Amino acid sequence: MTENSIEKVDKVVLLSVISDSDDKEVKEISLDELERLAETAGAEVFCRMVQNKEAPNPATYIGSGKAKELKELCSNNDIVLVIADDNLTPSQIKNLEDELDGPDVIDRSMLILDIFAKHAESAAGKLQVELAQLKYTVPRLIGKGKDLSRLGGGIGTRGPGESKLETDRRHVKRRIDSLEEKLAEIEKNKMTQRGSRDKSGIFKFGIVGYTNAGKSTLLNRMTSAGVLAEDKLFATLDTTTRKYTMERGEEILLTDTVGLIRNLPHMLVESFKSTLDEIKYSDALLIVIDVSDPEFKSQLEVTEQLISELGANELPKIYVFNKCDRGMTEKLNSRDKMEVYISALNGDGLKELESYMYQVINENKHLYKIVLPMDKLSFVDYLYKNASVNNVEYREDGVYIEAVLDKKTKGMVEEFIQ
Ligand SMILES: Nc1nc2c(ncn2[C@@H]2O[C@H](COP(=O)(O)OP(=O)(O)OP(=O)(O)O)[C@@H](O)[C@H]2O)c(=O)[nH]1
Ligand SMILES: [Mg+2]
Repeated sequence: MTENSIEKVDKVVLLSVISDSDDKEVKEISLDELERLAETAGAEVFCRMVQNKEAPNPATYIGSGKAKELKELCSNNDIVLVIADDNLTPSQIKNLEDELDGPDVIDRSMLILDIFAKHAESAAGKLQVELAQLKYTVPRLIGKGKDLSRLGGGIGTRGPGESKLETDRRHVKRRIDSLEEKLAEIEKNKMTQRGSRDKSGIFKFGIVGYTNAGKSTLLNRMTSAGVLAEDKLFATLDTTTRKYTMERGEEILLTDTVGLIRNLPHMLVESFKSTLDEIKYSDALLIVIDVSDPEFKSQLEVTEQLISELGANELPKIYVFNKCDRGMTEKLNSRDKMEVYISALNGDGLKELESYMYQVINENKHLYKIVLPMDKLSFVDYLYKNASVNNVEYREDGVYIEAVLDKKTKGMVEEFIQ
């Protein structure tokens, strides 16, 4: 390896204000997470600086004494970037940068978007990241009065793909409109696809959960989907749907989704709506939890909160406690929930998971009355094979059948259901 091939790593300082109304512990967890996010983005965390303060300073986030301290720390240690754990206003960023006189300042959301920009692969994913950046990051960069075309490449300024972040507000506005149009078009196509998939009636499980919980690993383990699974935050940004044939021969769909995290900026949720909506359009959810993470309970809370905000709370849920091979600390045992303890890595517990999945699918079966016209008699045989038929009467105007149908079978005979 030549010296030139070693990538320059940005040395960064993490910054957090703990105000009187904050839960100290939650802030600590959030900072730990910020450190992982920074590392995922390719930075080296030099240290953390925390200020206890009544409330964040509306102009500069930290107080002026602390800012002087930070300025010295940065200049003595070649720090190029300061990352605030809270989301900052454009003027807070600009003012703090003025105080520090050197290092750039970004916030948690800009960092997350930076990682998203790096990881987005599909056309839709890239459009969604660009849209979120134009709405969130760009106003914060413009606030600094810098020429964006000369930025780029560094953490917090990375744009998706080839597209350039534009400085001109009118250009930004136009680009936002055009991206929204393109995304609406993609969404329309998706709706059509969903429509035909619904007709096929194949039961669909959405795999959801906190980032790095093991969602992609689970999909890969079950279907050999070959989705990238990495010990990184936000390895997955695009949804992947694969068919899976269960042990008893039943076909279902499994969809891997983008990971969730606390304090997801609203803008980002909005821009990623079409991806996140996949969760809502599932028939049931597999909520994957990394039980080896000491913070798994709070991660589960955040996940459930977001599921609720995405309008998917009513769906049947199976709680999949993953990474049990690392040794479990405790079981939740909350009875009313379907819980299963697995290792997506070595396959432990997958049989049990599958039996829960059967249970969910079966709970979705209902009794229907069907009237088949005489020229559709072939469906009688189909129903005997694919449903549990309770009663059949051949009458003059057709065959009257009562049968318990799952979603797929129901889809096949939809037009004859009374
Ligand atoms: N020990 C252990 N590691 C696992 C298990 N499942 C996943 N991992 C590891 O956890 C890391 C994250 O796994 P992913 O499958 O990428 O997680 P994800 O939920 O898809 O993450 P994002 O796409 O980033 O939201 C990888 O390094 C996996 O190898 C498991 O059951 N046991
Ligand atoms: Mg993933």
